[in-house]
Amino acid sequence: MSIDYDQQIPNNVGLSADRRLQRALENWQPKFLEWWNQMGPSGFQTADVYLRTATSVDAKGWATFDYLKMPDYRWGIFLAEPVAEREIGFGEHRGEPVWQEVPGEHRGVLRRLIVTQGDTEPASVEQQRHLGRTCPSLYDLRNLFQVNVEEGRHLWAMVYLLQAYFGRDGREEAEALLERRSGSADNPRILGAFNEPTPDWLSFFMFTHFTDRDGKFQLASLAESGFDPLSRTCRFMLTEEAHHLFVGETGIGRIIARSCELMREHRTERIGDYGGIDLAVLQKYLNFHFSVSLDLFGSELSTNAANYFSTGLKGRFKESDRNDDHRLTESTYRVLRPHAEGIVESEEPALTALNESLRDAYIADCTRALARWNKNIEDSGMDFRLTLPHRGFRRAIGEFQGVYVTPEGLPVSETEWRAREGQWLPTPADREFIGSLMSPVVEPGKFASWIAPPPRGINHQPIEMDYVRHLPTG
Ligand code: BYC
Repeated sequence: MSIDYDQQIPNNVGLSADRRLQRALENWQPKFLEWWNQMGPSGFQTADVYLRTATSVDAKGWATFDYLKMPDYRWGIFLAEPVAEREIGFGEHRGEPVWQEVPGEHRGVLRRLIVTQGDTEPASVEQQRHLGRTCPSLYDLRNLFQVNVEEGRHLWAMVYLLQAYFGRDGREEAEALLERRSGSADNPRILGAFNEPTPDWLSFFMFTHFTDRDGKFQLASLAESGFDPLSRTCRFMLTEEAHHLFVGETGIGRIIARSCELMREHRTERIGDYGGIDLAVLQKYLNFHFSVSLDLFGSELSTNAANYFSTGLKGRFKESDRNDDHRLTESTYRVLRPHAEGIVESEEPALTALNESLRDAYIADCTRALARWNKNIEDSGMDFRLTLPHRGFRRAIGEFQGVYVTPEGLPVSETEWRAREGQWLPTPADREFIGSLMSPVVEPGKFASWIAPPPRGINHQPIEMDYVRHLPTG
């Protein structure tokens, strides 16, 4: 079904044929806009931004680009095309037709998964709301806003599922998604990483690289779901998500390129005085964001995860490409666990270790991106190499919670860990220095001292295009 843009809420789900649902969503829409105006990009709501909007769910040519004010963005409900005769691919119901309605016995669990996913979307917009004022270029400013409006759309995607399939509970959850606040002491967002501040652009690029990448793996697992509307929703969200990961990986890549340039020019690794970011400081930010994002996969051993899988609600990454029984009742999986003698490998039931196997796929993806950055550092003749810290480093969830592990993977005492923390994680002085670099650059085609320009512009446009117009003055 094509996307209907004549409707108050653009959609490809035939909303006009379901008056009850349409009314529920039209009732939620002004509340969403109120939240957006209050918690969305601060100071830029009247600027004209060169944004892409989804206009089709085809793999080819699914978006159009134009200038618009963010509150006028057409947030809508877009599901990927259904797959004919799709069957549940894993768990106890493997081989049965997928569900078009919520199976009664899984209602609570499914709602919780959808709410947890939905909660991350407005959270990230809240975390990033002040970044516009310190943008390193108009190109980056536009990318920030593109990410923000699409996170808003991902909230719509989850709210649609809640309103369409969960009755009154779903409506209440949809309201609550607009009430929690990132970092709030009284009513915080659900998952840890989404309550951390994103005060500067180095944190923003780290967040879009590492935390959005958790989104890629979680959405891909939910795209396997036996609940077909969730699967189709997540499949389309992944199309948009790819740009967010691009913003993160290339953003960090461009900082690295600029740092290497300054290191070469001034023959030193300490480039702060020249307006650059030391790779050693970048490594500390990386350590922080990687470890926070690892927590998002949940505990290494989780009966919740086993249940999601067995009941057909949440699959594995690329479930259908895997060559096993897709039930996992007999298999085991290798998990690293802290132990009195150190960190040991332990064979655990594969079903309870599903969070860990998803985390492994994520770490492998992060390792590939890291290799690309290191290749560029090497090509520029620098000796420095970035590393991913050990999975046990600075964990707040799961087996390694309360265990003090160095980035190299060595368990140490709390006292030793605390004494060395400043070598591994951003210190207040590091954060202050990064903050001091964050002066806005809004002249088309110009870039802040600490980041290289991208190789090309957005949508085949020149780099020096005025991607955001009518900026606030003062
Ligand atoms: N922080 O059995 P366990 C994205 C809780 S990002 C706080 O190990 P489970 C995006 C857990 O809820 C993708 N609490 O957990 C990125 C449970 O609570 P209860 C978001 C946590 O259920 C950037 C308890 O600890 N999507 O899209 O196996 C920008 C025991 O945990 C955390 C999803 O996450 C944490 N980090 O796994 C925008 C997918 N971790 O039952 C967007 C949906 C665990 O004791 N969610 N807990 O009250 C899930 O699949 C699962 O809920 C989780 C947790 C993987 C998150």
